[in-house]
Amino acid sequence: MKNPEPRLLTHAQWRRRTLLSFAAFLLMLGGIWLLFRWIGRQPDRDGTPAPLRSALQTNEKIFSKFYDSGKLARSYPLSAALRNPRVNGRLGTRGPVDPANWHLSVVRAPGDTLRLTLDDIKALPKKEIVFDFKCIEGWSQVTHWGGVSLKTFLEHYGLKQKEKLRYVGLETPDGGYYVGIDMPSALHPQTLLCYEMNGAPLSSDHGAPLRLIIPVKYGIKHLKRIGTLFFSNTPPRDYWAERGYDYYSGH
Ligand SMILES: Nc1nc2c(c(=O)[nH]1)N[C@H]1C(S)=C(S)[C@@H](COP(=O)(O)O)O[C@H]1N2
Ligand SMILES: [Mo]
Repeated sequence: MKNPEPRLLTHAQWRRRTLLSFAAFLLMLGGIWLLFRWIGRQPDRDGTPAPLRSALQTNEKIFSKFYDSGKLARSYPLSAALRNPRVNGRLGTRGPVDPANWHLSVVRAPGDTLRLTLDDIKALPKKEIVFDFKCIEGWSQVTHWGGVSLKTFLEHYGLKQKEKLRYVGLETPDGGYYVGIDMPSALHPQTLLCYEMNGAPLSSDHGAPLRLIIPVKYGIKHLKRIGTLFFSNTPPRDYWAERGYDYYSGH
């Protein structure tokens, strides 16, 4: 059989197709522009336009389904830990703090606060971890921490019933920085009330006398200089979530 003649576009056909695809491209650009303008004009919810906040909350629902408390953040050999890790964020940690006069307030119920010293916390079994600490700004660093696991701490202080609530809230003594943590992440075996970095007491910049280390979350949740710890069924206030960031901030 004879091969059919190859069909070539006429110049007019080619022009029409090019114009059509260019028009489609312009329409798409216009659509994207309209979508962003619409998002920008929606009322804010917690520092970000409502549609973006809903998207974050949908992500949270999906990711918390896949959250597995048995899954550990990758740990590294001690030799991989930085000697002088960078410091980021000093909200609520300005001004001196004297570890001898500091105490941790654990709110058990309204009007019933447990006051603990650093020695009380150091008396509990110490756990160490070397992991890749990730900040939401895009950097990460392998760092070495020591403290008591939050789960062990709750068990020791008879706070196991609190595990039924949905959140743990943490605040600096002056209330200048504050975070809310979902309970499954708070109870993760690598979540620490931490008082040591590289085997030495925490420096003030890194959160002395006691900070949170929670490897399943981004840096924003690792509150430095804890003053108060409490439990709640509703999401506790959260400094960066109020300013548009993801409340869950897991990775
Ligand atoms: N009190 C307090 N804790 C804080 C912050 C802060 O500004 N104030 N910044 C957070 C952020 S964004 C990061 S990345 C880590 C940085 O911890 P580092 O300074 O020990 O490296 O601390 C977190 N904890
Ligand atoms: Mo951060």
